[in-house]
Amino acid sequence: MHSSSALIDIYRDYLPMSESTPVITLGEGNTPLVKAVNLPQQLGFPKLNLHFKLEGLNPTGSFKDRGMTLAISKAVEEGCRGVICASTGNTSASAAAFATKAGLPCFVLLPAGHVALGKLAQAILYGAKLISIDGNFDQALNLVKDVAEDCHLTIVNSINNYRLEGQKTAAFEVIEQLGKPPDYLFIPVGNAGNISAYWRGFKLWKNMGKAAMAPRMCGFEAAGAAAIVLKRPIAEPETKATAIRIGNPASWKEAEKAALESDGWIDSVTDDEIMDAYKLIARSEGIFCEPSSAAGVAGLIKHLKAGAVLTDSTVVAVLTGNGLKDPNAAMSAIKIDLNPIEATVEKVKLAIGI
Ligand code: AN7
Repeated sequence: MHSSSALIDIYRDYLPMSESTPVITLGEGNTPLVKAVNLPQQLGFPKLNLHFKLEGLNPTGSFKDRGMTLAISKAVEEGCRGVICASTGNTSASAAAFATKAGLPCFVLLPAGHVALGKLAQAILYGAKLISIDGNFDQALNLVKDVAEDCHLTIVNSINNYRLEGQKTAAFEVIEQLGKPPDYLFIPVGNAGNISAYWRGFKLWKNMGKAAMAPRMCGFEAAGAAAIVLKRPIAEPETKATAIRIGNPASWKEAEKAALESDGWIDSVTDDEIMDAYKLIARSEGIFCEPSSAAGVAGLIKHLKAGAVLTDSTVVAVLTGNGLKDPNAAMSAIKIDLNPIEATVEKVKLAIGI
């Protein structure tokens, strides 16, 4: 039995926790791993053993909570006066929530016009100080690096190593839930922190003898923001998947290493491929993720279409964020007529049409 249900308490032995680290928790982690039942068939690979890690069920609706619980707990331990981050949205929501729980002020720099509505609403309601930047995420992160020291604020972007340390717990959970490591992990890549963190986790348990092997790490950038794939920073990244609209990933080198060491790869997927996967996940499995989260599944579909045979493999796709974060994406992905009809049995039967 664990003495606490807090993620960083459960995995305390594998994390940089000390006796005096406070545990700032919102009930993060322990997210479901759900087997796909309809999607493999629909893709033409009925025997594909595919599981989704539903990270959108974390308290603020994204995987960011795993790293944030540790980053904020350590910030409190170190006596920090406030935290700051740049964000495409989810980091800001998570930072704002955990900072509030810890009683710390939180400052977030957001790329104006490119943050999904739900994420913005969260950061506002949790009480963060929002600073909208006339620029993209990469510019916002550079500004954060420039001002944090002068203002004596702790950066809680994934350049803060505690973020990736906390996030690696997702790999432990996947192994525990499957009873073994998967053969492949498909995952979206933005700032490249999450793929790096999973690899830290899988590698650690393999090296400790707690797992027999480690999966191949397969990461996917949006084609309009594919710096790692194209081997150069993208000055003006563009994609509908706003969470991964990032042109100069902070964990670039570690992610490349993760792909190389695990015999995996990093590739890109187009916005059409991302939006198709986004719709397919909802309509075949009843899972509502945000567009960026579908990039890993889009990558899996691309790989299958290229002729890969994964029949004897166990595959996990990480769905990083909740679909409710971005209602506008859903509303523009599916065109329907929402004009009201007359409120009569006759008209409703006509509308049902069966
Ligand atoms: C849903 O919130 O970068 O490769 O500032 O929100 O670890 O960056 C979000 C990234 C994937 C990419 N899926 O993960 C931010 C931010 C969702 C995300 C990613 C993000 P990384």
